Amino acid sequence: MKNVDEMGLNTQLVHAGDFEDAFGSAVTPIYQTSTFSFRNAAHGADLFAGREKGFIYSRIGNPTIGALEDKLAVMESGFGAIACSSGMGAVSTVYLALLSKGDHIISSSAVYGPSRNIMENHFVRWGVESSYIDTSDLNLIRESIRPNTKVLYIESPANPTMSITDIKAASELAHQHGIIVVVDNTFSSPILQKPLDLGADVSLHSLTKYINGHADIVGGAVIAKTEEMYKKLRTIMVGFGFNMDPHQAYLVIRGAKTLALRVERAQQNAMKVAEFLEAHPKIAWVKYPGLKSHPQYEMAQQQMKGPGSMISFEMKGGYEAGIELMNNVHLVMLAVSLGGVESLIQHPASMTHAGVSDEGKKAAFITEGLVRVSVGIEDVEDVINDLKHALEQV
Ligand code: LCS
Repeated sequence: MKNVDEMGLNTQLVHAGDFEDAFGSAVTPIYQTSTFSFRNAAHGADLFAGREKGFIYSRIGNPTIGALEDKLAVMESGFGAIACSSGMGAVSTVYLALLSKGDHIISSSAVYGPSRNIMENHFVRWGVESSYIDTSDLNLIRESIRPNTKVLYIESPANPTMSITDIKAASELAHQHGIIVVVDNTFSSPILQKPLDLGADVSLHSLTKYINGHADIVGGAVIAKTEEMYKKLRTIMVGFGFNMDPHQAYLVIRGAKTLALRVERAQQNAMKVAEFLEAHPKIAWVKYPGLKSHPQYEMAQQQMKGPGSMISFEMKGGYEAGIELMNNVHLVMLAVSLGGVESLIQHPASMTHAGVSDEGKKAAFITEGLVRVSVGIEDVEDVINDLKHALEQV
């Protein structure tokens, strides 16, 4: 088996993590087993003591899941990856591993709703403090640092406002204060952005999105830059039982092989959809990192290899217009989630971010008429025609 660590990203997507089995299988098989037999008592003892490498129990590790983890670690230039049952399992692993009673986390105000909800509703019960700020403003990060700040949590581009944080500059600032930097890289995927190369300590994903890309599983992963960080995170995933299932891992491995092709095609489509939306009279503004009108257009050009395929825009008619638009799309599916081959549309104020307080929504720039589109790989004319028709009905 070739070492693909130094090869191109497309080669890594297809081959990284592969291992040879007794039958010469072309793809990593599904090792659908909960437990693994030991040759004898000494073998079992050696595995538990870490003197020998191997598998013990599938919550702790499994060959199919391990193959996915190895692929993700190579793709994001990390020491190791930890696959989780969901993106929220990955977020929870990070929070639980890095925050203790009395600690403080600074986070992007426009993070995925539940990433904020679990902090403000649950971690607060265990004495963890949190601040939600516009992390695209370095001065705001600097002003928010407290003596007990342990983690800077960045989502870039953020869900759903598409605001972009300078990961390199933010990491340098955080590291001057001994703060660990975590980036939720879900919206970019490793094709467009590698947070660990930009200075972050931990990168995480909802694999449900681009990396799997086919809307058929829910999954997550955390990628650590160092061995020490990897061990810290893995202990939490194993202990709390946030593990992935082998069948899930098999599907993500299959999806990941075409990640670069899908991202490339989807962002070509997204550019055309964004231009169409920006010219439409019923739309107040469009936020897409590929448009010059995006407030951090230059930053996106430097930090990301491409603008991706997530677009947010504001309906002039506010909340009602947002709802009407949702009720009139046909090809573009009215559904949450993102990053799949199919185009999806949703209205954050009534859907993904409905649980965030009015104040929180205001501070995070989640307006009443905000609409989020995840552009898929269909023929772009069909996607635009569907949106055009739906907008006519508003
Ligand atoms: N991080 C980001 C940026 C996300 O968008 C999501 C899910 C998660 C983490 C959590 O991942 P999950 O547990 O769902 O795999 N985002 C969703 C969204 O925008 N609509 O539906 C789910």
